[in-house]
Amino acid sequence: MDTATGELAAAAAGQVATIYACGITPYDATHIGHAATFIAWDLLVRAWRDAGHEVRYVQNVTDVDDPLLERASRDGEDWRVLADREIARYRSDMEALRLVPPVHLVGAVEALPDIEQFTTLLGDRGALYDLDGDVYFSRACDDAFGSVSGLGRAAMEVLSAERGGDPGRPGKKDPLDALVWLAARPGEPSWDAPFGPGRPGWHVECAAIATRYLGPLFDVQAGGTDLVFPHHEMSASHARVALGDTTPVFARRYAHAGMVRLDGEKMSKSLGNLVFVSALLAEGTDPMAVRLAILAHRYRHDWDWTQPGLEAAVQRLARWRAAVSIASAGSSDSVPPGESVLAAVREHLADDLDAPGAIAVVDRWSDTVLAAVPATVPATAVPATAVPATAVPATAGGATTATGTTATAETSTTSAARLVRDTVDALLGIAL
Ligand code: 5CA
Ligand code: ZN
Repeated sequence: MDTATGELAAAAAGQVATIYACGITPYDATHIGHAATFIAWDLLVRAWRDAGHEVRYVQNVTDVDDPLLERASRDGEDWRVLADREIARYRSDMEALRLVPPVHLVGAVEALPDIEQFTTLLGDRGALYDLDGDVYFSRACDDAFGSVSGLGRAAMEVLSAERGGDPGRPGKKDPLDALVWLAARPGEPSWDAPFGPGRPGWHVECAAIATRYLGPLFDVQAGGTDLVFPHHEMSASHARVALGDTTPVFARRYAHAGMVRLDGEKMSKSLGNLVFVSALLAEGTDPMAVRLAILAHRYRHDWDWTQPGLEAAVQRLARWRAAVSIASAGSSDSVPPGESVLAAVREHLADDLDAPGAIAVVDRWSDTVLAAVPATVPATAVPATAVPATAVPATAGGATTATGTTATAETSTTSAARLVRDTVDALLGIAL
């Protein structure tokens, strides 16, 4: 779903599919909200690869920004040490959840030369002005400003104030103008630049990194819905002004993931109502159950993380694993073919990443396999909830008689099991 048009659209324009996903600000551990957003893009990357695209996936790490510096100073820690520790934890959390890593994971600090070059282009276009040493982008330079979010001015000002902007700062030409270079403050890190020593603003960071690694025009800009305005609006606007002449620039499509809540409130580092991926894994939760619990929700909707939701995913995972293992062993009298599962999962993912629909397909296959387990199969092979009592005894009637037939049946059930397992592995990222 493209946020800018509000319509479903083909995500990739050509054979090479390109995506820039806004990454973490590494001042605390990865929570379920982050994981859900990155899993949404992981599904897209997997679907693209499956469809034969060459995928270029770039993600940033906002490794210098106010919240990071504030947390480091609160804890008396070096900001770089804090950032590096949280980046390492993020990487290992994502690996445990089986996300395909981006080709480039780029920190703001390492991208400083690119950010400087990009900011210079904005200056060349006359889009920058100085305010007490800080440098602002004049949104009036961009006629298309507002085309990503479609919001009116009043809503923009409210969101800007809530999400890191400073619409009330005296002296700005327009309250919505965004900071692109913050002059050095005492006790804060700073870097030399033609605009004076300082550090980059947030939106210019993503505009510069995305266009440096993917070119001026790419397929998808991705992030949570909390980034639609001002972040994605501003990055796109910066890029139009810096790089645009007549051709379109920046993302062709904007994909936004809904917010994950805890007890009805957005899970956020600033509110502190967090469920950390690393904490769940340390408690012994199967990472595949965490992933499956997330996939049970449509990516673009807001939803609540709950314990019963996680428990349901644990049960579902056990049933899928049991069904695949029973089918592989030829121990069920009804193993539907894997091809139809693969086709239906592909179809659901092509429908704006409908993971819940894809999950239902695998549920139906597993239910059929488990419902047709003859009584001779040890009860321990099937999870307690797996076999409706009425379904067990009757099914053995169709058992094969000729040895040759049995062998054929075993081969086809084994290959169906393998295909279902591979489908779930490759397209949903769940290892069974
Ligand atoms: N570094 C910036 C992006 S350039 C940033 O927003 N970092 S973040 O750590 O706050 O968020 C990382 C990603 O997780 C963003 O795409 C954000 O939209 C998403 N996100 C944050 N909180 C939630 C939540 N509760 N539910 C879903 N996604 C979330
Ligand atoms: Zn970003």
